Amino acid sequence: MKLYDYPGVPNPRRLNIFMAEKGIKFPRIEVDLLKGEQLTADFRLKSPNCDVPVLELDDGTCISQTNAIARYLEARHPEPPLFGATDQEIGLVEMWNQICFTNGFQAVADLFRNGPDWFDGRALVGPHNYDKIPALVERGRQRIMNFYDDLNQHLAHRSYLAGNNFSMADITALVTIDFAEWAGVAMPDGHEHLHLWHQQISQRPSVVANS
Ligand SMILES: N[C@@H](CCC(=O)N[C@@H](CS)C(=O)NCC(=O)O)C(=O)O
Repeated sequence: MKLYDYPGVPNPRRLNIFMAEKGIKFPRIEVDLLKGEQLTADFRLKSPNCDVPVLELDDGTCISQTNAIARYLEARHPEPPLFGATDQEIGLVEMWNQICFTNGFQAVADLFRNGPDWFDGRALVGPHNYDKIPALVERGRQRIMNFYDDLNQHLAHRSYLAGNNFSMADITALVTIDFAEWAGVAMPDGHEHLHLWHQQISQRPSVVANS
């Protein structure tokens, strides 16, 4: 098997942390996003959404989309479970992973991709080109601040986002927060539960190895 990725960008980072938690390694092939290699005809055959990460199986089947790859790997390497161990945990991990991706990650992507500096004509990841909508920068910022408030409140009485164990939901939230900070919208002072959670999760060897 081989993994197509690009160092330092957030969705491959989510998968790399997930794989490090499970001790999984694959040979890597770098797809240079800055050169537009994700948009070539050859790469489209592997990744219909023109994005990374992509896992190519030994029979040539390609799985893209971080959660889809992670689900596949979880089925093959169940320990430690990162999508929940009980029925209830499985539901909660899915719930919080989706909330973090929708309310957090996509808000950062809106802010970052609709700003003045980059991504002219490429405001959305995918096979089609879309123009920027500058108003999404401010809306993205507001949504990120609300995301911080909501997580801080949720973490007031828990160590992890979903159930009693570290999960994919924590990975998505951590990567989202680091992405937001890199994009200029850091966690505000005073969100003590969120800061504590972030500090603890950031010390995990899987995160340190992918920072
Ligand atoms: N929904 C996809 C999103 C993947 C994604 O956005 N990947 C980015 C890197 S973080 C990418 O490949 N961008 C290509 C581009 O900007 O055209 C997933 O969960 O894996």
